[in-house]
This record gives sequence, structure tokens and C-alpha cells, in this order.
Amino acid sequence: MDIPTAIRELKKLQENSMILECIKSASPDVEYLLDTLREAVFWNKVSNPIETAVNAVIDISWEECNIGHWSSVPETPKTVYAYASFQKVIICLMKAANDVDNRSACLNEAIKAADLGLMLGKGYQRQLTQAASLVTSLISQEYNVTPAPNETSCSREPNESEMNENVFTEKSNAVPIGRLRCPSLEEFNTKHFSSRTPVILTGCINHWPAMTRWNDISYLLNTAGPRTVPIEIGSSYTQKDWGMELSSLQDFINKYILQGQKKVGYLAQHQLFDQIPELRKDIVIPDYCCLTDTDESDCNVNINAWFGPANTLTPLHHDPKHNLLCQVVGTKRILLFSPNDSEFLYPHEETLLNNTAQVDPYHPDIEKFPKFEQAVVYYCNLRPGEMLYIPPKWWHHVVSLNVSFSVSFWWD
Ligand SMILES: O=C(O)CCC(=O)C(=O)O
Repeated sequence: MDIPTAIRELKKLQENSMILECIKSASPDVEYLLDTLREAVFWNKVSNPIETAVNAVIDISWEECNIGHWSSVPETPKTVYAYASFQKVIICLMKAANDVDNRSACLNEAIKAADLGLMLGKGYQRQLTQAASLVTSLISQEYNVTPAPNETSCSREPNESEMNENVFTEKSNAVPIGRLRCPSLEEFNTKHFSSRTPVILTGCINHWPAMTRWNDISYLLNTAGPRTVPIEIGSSYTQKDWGMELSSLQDFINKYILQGQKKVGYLAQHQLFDQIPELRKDIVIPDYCCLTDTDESDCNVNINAWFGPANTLTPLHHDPKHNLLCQVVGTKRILLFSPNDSEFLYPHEETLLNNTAQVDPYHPDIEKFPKFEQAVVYYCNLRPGEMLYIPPKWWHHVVSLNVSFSVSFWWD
């Protein structure tokens, strides 16, 4: 596909009813700017004032989105943000078509606008998703995003000491987590789901295309390299040095996966597969996610990506839902503790962190947290092709031993 065809495709996706709804509820200034943009895009007229106008709408609506708590922000600025982001994609493509020297920069600006619209705005999901896919294929068609030949594979085997599971051999109350090969739904239900006991399931995800594709950095770069994703920077979210930044997947891979920065960068707990349907095709929701505690018949599953170098660390915490944590690339060392042992783990008292333990299970300060000695630790190394069932409220602590890509499925 060429750029003019992509522009035509995207213009066809605009839904007039939505645009009018969005314009109607905006402030008069924004309404005027949106109208100007609509005209310019319709007549293929791109100019500096039009670019200024689209950036102004994006800035104004973003500011409005940041007044007060996210949950109390009205719908209008979120929708305007998404709509203006979509217009910006088209405007950037028009610029790319006219300005060959700056084509690469214009295409990158276009894809960034689509991703920010998807992640920070509301509505226009279908249009923005399609826009991002189109621009990604334009970029990979025109520019080589392949890494150097010696840097094409994610896989480095962890060394023997890294693989040593028996970090807790001296502890009498340490239990290795058992493995079960591809159990039937019924067996999984009776032995683990109903009784809420953890287990590693093997042989269930070997057929996923991700199992072969995601080891290949070139595949990830070609499929999603220019896409903007949120990256956690720093040792762990409980530490002061922790922060979050937006980066292209390509920059993240170069800086944190291939070059091995001192600081750890982690693409953690991100709904990557809603954002990038091309990667969603590489995985399959496990049938076990249809078992439910509730009366609702449709299974509503939250899928998150966890992609990072060796030594990413997710501190000891618990979540309210059932979880199947699937290991696609690399190995993770995981510790679990039962909800019955919560008091031995000293949960933080402040509300925001009350699902997170104060105690560090690898270096416990026994004087400060004496009851930790009574906690029973369940441990494993989760290897490629395995998935760990973490029942609701079970505490988990996760460290990657090498470059790792996991997918979690949370459900009720
Ligand atoms: O893999 C990780 O780093 C953490 C995974 C996790 O906390 C989860 O799936 O709930």
C-alpha cells in the first residue's frame, strides 16, 4: 500500500455521527478548531496553521483530562483527544506524502499520535487501531528495522546458578510448586481451581505462534517496532528510583534488551494485545479461563504483556483475580505465598500499596518482620512453554533470569 491509498482508507473510517457528537459537546474554541480540521482533512489541505490547530486541540483536551482524578474526568475531552489524534495521523500522512526528505519523521509522528490516542483517549479505538496498523506497515515497507545479525534472538539460557531453584533449601517450610501436563478442564477444576492451589501447567501453549515468533527480535521489530508503549524504569515499583516513560518498542528493545542498560526497563502489565492486534494473533486464551466463580456465562479476560531483560522484578503482592501467567520467552523465578500467611508478610498500610508486602522474601529483615519465618514459601522457575496458575489473593514475587516475555490472563 502507498501513502495516498492509506490516507483514503483512513478517511473512509471517519464516522460523521461521532465527529458531530464530539464537536457538539466541546467548548466553542475547540469546536471551531475541530471544524477547521475537519474541512482541511476533507479537502486534503495540510499547512502549518492546520498542524498548529491539531496540536492545540490535543494539548487542550489533554490538559482537561488531567484536571482532578481520572475517574472524574468527563467523557468529552477524552473523546476529543482520541478524535484529534486520529485527525493528526491523517495530517501526518499528508505531510509524509508531500515531504519525501522528512517522510520517516512524519510517519513516526503519525504512529505516535495513533498510539497516544489509543492509550490516553476514549473512543475511536477501531479507527486508531487500524491507523496504527497501516502506518506500521508503511514504515516496515519503506525502512529497514532489522537489528544487526548477532542481535536477532532473545534467547540466552540462564546459567546454572541462575537456574538453581533451591534458593530456599535451608528453609524447612519451602515447597516446590508441582507440575501437571495439559490436564482436562475437569481435572484442573477439581485439583486446583476449586481448591485455589497453585500449579504449573505444561504442554498447553506449545502451539501458540508466539512460542516461535517472539524469540526473534526482527519479528517483534517488524510487527510492532514503531509502536509507542509504556515502560517502567527502575528496580521495582516500591522503590524511589522507579518511574514510567513512553517509548517506541524499537527504542526499548535497543536500549534495554539488546544493549543491556544498567537501569532495568520493563514493559510491564500493559494491554499490548488490545493495542496491537497483530501480536494478539500469536496467542490463544487458555480454555481454563472459562472456569468461573461467578454466575456470568461470558468469560471476561484481561490480557497483559510483561516483556523485559534479565532482572526485572515484580515485588511481593497479590491481585484479586485468577491468573494464568504464561511464559513464552526466557525463565522467571517465582515465589508464592498463601493468603492465609498474609500477616507474616507485613502488607503496607497505605491504601495504594496495601496489596504489596513490606518484607523482601530474598533478604528479609527478621528483626523488623519476625513473623516472616512462619510463612510457607512455594517456589519455581517458570520456563518457556509453561504456565503458572496463581489463584486470587495469592502473593507472588517475580524475577526474570534472562530476557523474558510473559503473558498473563486475569479473570473472575
Ligand atoms: O511477571 C511479572 O513480572 C509479574 C506478573 C504478575 O504480577 C501478574 O501476572 O500478576
